[in-house]
Amino acid sequence: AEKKIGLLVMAYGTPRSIEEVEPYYTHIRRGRPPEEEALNDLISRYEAIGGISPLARITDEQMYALEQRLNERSDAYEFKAYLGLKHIDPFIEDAVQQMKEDGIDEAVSIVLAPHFSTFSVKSYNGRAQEESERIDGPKIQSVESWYDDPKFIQFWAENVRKTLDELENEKNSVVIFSAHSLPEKIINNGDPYPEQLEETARLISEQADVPNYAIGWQSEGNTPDPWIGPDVQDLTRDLYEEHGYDTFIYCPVGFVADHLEVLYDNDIECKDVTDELNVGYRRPEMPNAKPFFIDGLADVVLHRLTNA
Ligand code: FEC
Repeated sequence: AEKKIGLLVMAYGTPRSIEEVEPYYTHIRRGRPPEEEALNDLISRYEAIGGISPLARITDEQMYALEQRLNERSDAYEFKAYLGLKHIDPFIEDAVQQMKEDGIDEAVSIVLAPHFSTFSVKSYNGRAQEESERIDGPKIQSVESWYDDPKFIQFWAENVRKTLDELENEKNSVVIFSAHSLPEKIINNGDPYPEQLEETARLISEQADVPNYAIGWQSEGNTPDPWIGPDVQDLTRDLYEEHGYDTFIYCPVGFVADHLEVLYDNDIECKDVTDELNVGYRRPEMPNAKPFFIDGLADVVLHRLTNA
C-alpha cells in the first residue's frame, strides 16, 4: 500500500486584509511594530496593486496543484499537503503540529523560492526542523534549492523567447534577471544566493538565446545596513546610458508568483523608470500554478525522496 507522507509547502505569506498589514509587517520586523509612516507607505503599495496581494490565493493554488501532481505520479506515497507560512498564520510551526496531530510520521518540505540563502530557505527549513524536534513530530526531509530545475528553467526560457520574438529588433533589448536583495552581511558569510541567481540567469539565457542580459536585485528593505546591488531601477538607468537599449525585459526569477514585490516593484517602480527613459517595459508571466512549472516542483520533491 502507499505510504502516507506529509508535503510541507512553505511560503512567505501575505496579509489577507488591510487590517492584517500591521501584524504582518511587525512579524517581518521581528516583533518591532513599524512607524506609522512606514506602515502607511506599505498600505498604499498594497492599495496600488488593487487592495490586497493575490499571493495568498496563488500559494494555495500552487500547493494543491503540487499535491495533486505528486499523487498522480507516485506509486510509493500518498501525499497530504500542509501550508506553513513565514510571516502569517498558518505559520510553519502550525503546519508541523498539524502533521503530528494527523499521525504523519514522515514528511518532505519545499520552499516556494528557488534560491538558497541563510536568510530565506535556511530559516524556513530550520523552523520546521526545530518545531518537529520540539514536539517529537514527523521526520522531515527538506529540499534546499531548485534554482536549476530543468522545467523551471524551461518555463522561463520559453516565456522569455516568446517576449523576444514579439520585438522588432531583439538585439536592442536586455533581459534583467532579479531576486530579492538581502543585507550584504548575509552574503559575506559565503552564502550561495548570488551564484545561484547567476546560474539561473545563465541557464535561461542560453536556452532562450538571449542577446543581452544583466543581473540585478530588487525590493531591498528599509534598514541602515547596505544591501546587495545593483538595484534593478539603478541598473535600468545604467544599462540605458551605456548601451541605449530600447526594451527592458524584467524576469524576477527569485519569486514564483504575482505578488507585491513583482506587481509593485517591477510593474510600477521599474515601469516608472522605463517610461521616463521612453523605452519599452516587458515582464514575462510568473510561474504561479502553471502545470509545467508545478510538474518541475514535483520532479524536485520526488528526486529528494529517492536520494534520501
Ligand atoms: O504580500 C505580498 O504580495 C508580498 C509578499 C513578499 C514576498 C517577499 C519575499 C522575500 N522577502 C525577502 C526578504 C526580505 C527582507 C526584508 C523584507 C521586507 C518585506 C516587507 C514586505 C515584504 N518583505 Fe520580503 N517579501 C514580501 C513582502 N523582505 C511587505 C516589509 C516592507 C518592505 O521592506 O518593503 C527586510 C526585513 C527587515 O526590515 O529587517 C530581508 C526575501 C524574499 C524571497 C524569498 C521568499 O519568498 O522567502 C529573501 C513574496
